Amino acid sequence: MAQTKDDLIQFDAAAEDNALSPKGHDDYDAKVAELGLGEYIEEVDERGFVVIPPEKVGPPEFIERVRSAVLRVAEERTGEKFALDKNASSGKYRSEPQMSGQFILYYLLFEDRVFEEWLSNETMLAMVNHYMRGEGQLSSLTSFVKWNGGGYGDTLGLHSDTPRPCSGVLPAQCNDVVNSALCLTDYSEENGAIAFVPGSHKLCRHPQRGEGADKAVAVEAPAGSLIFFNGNVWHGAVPKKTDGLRLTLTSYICHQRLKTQEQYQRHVSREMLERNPPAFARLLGAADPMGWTSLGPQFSRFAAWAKDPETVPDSVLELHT
Ligand SMILES: O=C(O)CCC(=O)C(=O)O
Ligand SMILES: [Fe+2]
Repeated sequence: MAQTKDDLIQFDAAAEDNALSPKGHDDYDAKVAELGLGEYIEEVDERGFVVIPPEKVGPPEFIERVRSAVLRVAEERTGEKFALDKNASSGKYRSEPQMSGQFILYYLLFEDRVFEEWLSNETMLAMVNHYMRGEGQLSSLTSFVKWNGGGYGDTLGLHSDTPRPCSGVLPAQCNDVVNSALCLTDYSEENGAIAFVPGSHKLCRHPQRGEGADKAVAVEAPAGSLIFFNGNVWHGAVPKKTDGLRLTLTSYICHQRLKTQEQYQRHVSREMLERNPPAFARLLGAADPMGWTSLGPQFSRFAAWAKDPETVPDSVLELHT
């Protein structure tokens, strides 16, 4: 009997799914309970965002290390001098968007060991994993640097972070992305804090230009807080009216089936993978088979990891030099 097309295209869809989703074995809800984060999850679900206080996030010395690293990178990229109580300039740094009073430092992970330490922060990871069930991937690790005058005008720059699908309808039952801002300076209305439209994540669509600005509330949060938010929630920032800097470390996470903003998947070194827990490799998409060349996806390389998520297999490590 002649072979049909169906005979030829035989592949094990379940095995492929597993290969694409090397999940952790953790009980993500137990982790949330153990760290006492339940109330923050409830608030994110209700309002779309929450401020997790510094004592739940990390010691002041750690925040100081992150802040110093961000300031060092800012100086290197702009060629300018930075001090917390002084306004700044983007100098020779040509990242987009070029705006007065602020810029974004992109692709921070490889700039300092403290950034990779941050990616193993228990509180941030527990929040991410609650929403992503171990299938989140680091999309970008950036810093918003703002000083007197920085802001987005009357619209407050309100937007949703979830990429817009053709239908325009954002997912209601799951998060395609979650985001968080680790505050490296105090956030207040005068200091140009991030602003949210409470409950707007439930609308499951992006705002029209300017829509919602009258309902936005600026967040009050001391340095060291983690502002965690749902990917659908409408947010922007109020203008910074005080002298000195407003700084964040922003960890933007997407579901692993989506495209990441920054390319970490293959750029992370083997050494960096080996000195961090397997969850770090998963978060960076170290086994992400997408973007393949002539040999195709090579899912088999990753199947081993699906069987034993606690060990990053050699077949994955050898993709990294
Ligand atoms: O702080 C800001 O200026 C806006 C931040 C933002 O939109 C984000 O982190 O996604
Ligand atoms: Fe955003």
